[in-house]
Amino acid sequence: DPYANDPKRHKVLKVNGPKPFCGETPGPLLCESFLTPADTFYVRNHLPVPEIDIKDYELEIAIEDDTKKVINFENIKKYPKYTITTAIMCNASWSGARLTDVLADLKINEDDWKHVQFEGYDLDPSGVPYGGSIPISRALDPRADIILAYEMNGEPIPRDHGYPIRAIVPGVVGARNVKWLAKIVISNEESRSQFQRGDYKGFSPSVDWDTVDFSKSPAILDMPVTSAICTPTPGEIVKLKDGKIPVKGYAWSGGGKKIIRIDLTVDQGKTWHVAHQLIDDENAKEGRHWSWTLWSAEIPIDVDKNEVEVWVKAVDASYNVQPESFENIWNLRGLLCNAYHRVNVKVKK
Ligand code: MTE
Ligand code: MO
Repeated sequence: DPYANDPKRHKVLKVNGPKPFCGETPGPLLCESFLTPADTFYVRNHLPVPEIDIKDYELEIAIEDDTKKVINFENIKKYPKYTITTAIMCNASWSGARLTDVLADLKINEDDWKHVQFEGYDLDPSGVPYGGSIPISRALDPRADIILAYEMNGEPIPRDHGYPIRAIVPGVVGARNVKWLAKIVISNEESRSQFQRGDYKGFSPSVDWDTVDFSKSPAILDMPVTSAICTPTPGEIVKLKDGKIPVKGYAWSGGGKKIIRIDLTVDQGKTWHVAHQLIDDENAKEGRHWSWTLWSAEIPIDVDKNEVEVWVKAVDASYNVQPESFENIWNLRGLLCNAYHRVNVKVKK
């Protein structure tokens, strides 16, 4: 069993797939703390977790097929340490070396290259590593805050989350935040990985597995605006407080866009209520809002109602807003499906 040496996981994680491991953090835990603790942080692996001895760890940096340097863990720690808070499904602070610092001595001209590829130490049965890539303009932009992280919430990164080094590409789909980083390649081509070219792309709702052409859709980079209700949970019985129900959740948008407003309704959109409290990273600079926003609201409920459906939508700094229904955006991989989150709750007076 190639998964026999995977780490032990926290028992609260809702297991969507055991091998490779995919486990979700329960909703109510998400809004309990601004930084999600590492042991209950969402885990998404596509392959067995590699076993890496920090003494042997090496990161190779190449321009196309030409290896430019090989650095070890101590070399990476010598670069200035930089900390950012960013959401990759859950929210954590990550510390490490800036990608721009590590690449600086290569003197790369942005106009000569198109992509920066990342490869992991995790291998499929035929020996092909997990991989992904990002555009060169993003990789070389110091404001993109990309780091080669060695700490998560101030501690060494746990095995499941990329020990000892992972790429943190804030504002971008999780898939490009390559864990167990083995290699960085400056290239004119996107990563050849299946996860870059044959997965993590969006399609029109009627495209099916017979008609899909992965080569025609760009790889997902920045994520669309989204939000979710964490409490109450579906079907929960909620006691009214001064005629209102308390609702809490998170919201997030890709590309560093700040969440500016959260709208909620309990009457299918006839009347909307605005969340009064929004907590985000107060140190985030303009256009670099990588963390999620936790929000809370109290919604007035009609006296005759015993049951309501709460809907939430978030608005980001570009006034992007979530679409109303999943039907019109659904696609065969189920990705990017950022329609309103709806939760049915029972009301107790
Ligand atoms: N990196 C490697 N090497 N292998 C992987 O399977 N999964 C990716 C990404 N990086 C993956 C990877 C995906 S799809 C996601 S959503 C994030 O890691 C999940 O990061 P997490 O498990 O720390 O939450
Ligand atoms: Mo993912």
